[in-house]
Amino acid sequence: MEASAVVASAEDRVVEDAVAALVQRDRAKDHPPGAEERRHDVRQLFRLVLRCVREGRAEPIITPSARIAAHCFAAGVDLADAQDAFNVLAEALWRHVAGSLAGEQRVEALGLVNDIVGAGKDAQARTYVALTASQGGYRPGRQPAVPAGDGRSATAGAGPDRPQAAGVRTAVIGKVGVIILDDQQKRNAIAAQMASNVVAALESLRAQDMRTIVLRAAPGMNVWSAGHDIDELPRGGRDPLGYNDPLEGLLRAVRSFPMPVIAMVHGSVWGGALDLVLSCDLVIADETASFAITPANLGLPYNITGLLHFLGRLPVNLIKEMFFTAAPLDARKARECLIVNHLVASDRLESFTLELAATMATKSPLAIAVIKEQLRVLSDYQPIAAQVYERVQELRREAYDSSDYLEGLNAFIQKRPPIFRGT
Ligand code: KGJ
Repeated sequence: MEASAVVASAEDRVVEDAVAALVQRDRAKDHPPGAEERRHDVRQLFRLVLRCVREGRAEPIITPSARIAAHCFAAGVDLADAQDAFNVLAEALWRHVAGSLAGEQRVEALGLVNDIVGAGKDAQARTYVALTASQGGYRPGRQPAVPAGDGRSATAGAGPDRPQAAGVRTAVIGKVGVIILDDQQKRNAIAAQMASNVVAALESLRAQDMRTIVLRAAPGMNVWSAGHDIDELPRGGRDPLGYNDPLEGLLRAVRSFPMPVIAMVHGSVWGGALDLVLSCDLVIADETASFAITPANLGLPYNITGLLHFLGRLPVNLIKEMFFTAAPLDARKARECLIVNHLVASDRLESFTLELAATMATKSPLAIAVIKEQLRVLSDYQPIAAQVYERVQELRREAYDSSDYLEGLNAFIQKRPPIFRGT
């Protein structure tokens, strides 16, 4: 029997299972929706999933999921609650499909259901992040109360990568969520869209009850990330790395994300991408890894927060060498300077990182979240007198108002070495 026929024949049973689970969860709420309302919503969702199963692809669920998310967001519903209907429906479908199909057919059908539900939840998370950003900045939501129950065990192996917005994919391996930067054409340069897609991926994996995140480049890429998208750096006297810069928002999201984020580095890391790597909780690299911080190539004054990130991790003479030369530090030197926690052979990079991530995923998530936040708050504590801050900003303004900064940007775009005049 075909997967779509199996799913279609189960409509009433699956919908009732999912509604019962939602009504059970609703007991803890002050003003729960009625069972009829739940039934209506779940049935609509079921029909969407069925359409995707029939077409053998996840895309048809994306736009309606974004619409559902926008509606929930406007009603003040938390992302994790908004995703509940997806979660319980997926669980009910899993039970039914697993009991009705066998062998290859079962594996394929379950994979497809996973992809469809994953794509729907990713679209919801992206919508939440976009709407939150448009209303004054990203605010992480609360930890979801219930697991996503996608049915994978820690030993189940990697699930298929879920389709996500351009340049970013996610995968789930047990309780480890993997975020894959995949914009080969632009060498994973971090444009606003990519930054907000990574933030959305973090939120989506959190809503799926992941316990550890691995941030990596797509297999086969020899650039981990080319740093800030230089085409999107502002010109005309505006701070190029202000608080609302999308990359800055991403750094904050990673640093305050309430579970370990491990940077798995194969290939070269440039500019703001090094700030991203240093914002992760651990760095595992192979011998192809290299690390460069390159604002001096652009005439760009690095921001105060970023410099403090470096000062918190590296000796000041090394920071100066890296900033003043813009030269890449190779993997061995990066290991010596403790940028890298573990340097492993390329063929072991993935398995080593995933094993470490899986170990962390078995530990107390609450203790880890609390310790991570304590370390962040304590290491970020930098009392700076107002006049000191203003003086530093004034210095920076001189640089980003200069013709050298424009020359740096133009030289990059025109693919030529810059000619700096110091003015
Ligand atoms: N921003 C925008 N576009 C980029 C960037 C970037 N950071 N990096 C690469 N691209 C674009 C190139 O312009 C090419 O576009 C394409 O990606 C492939 O690059 O000509 P197009 O196809 O339209 P390319 O150079 O041909 O690739 P490779 O020869 O493989 O070299 C890869 C490199 C990563 C070594 C090279 O692309 C490079 O040096 N990129 C710039 C790296 C960098 O300095 N990034 C730091 C940016 N600055 C910061 O992040 C910050 C915050 N800062 O303070 O400086």
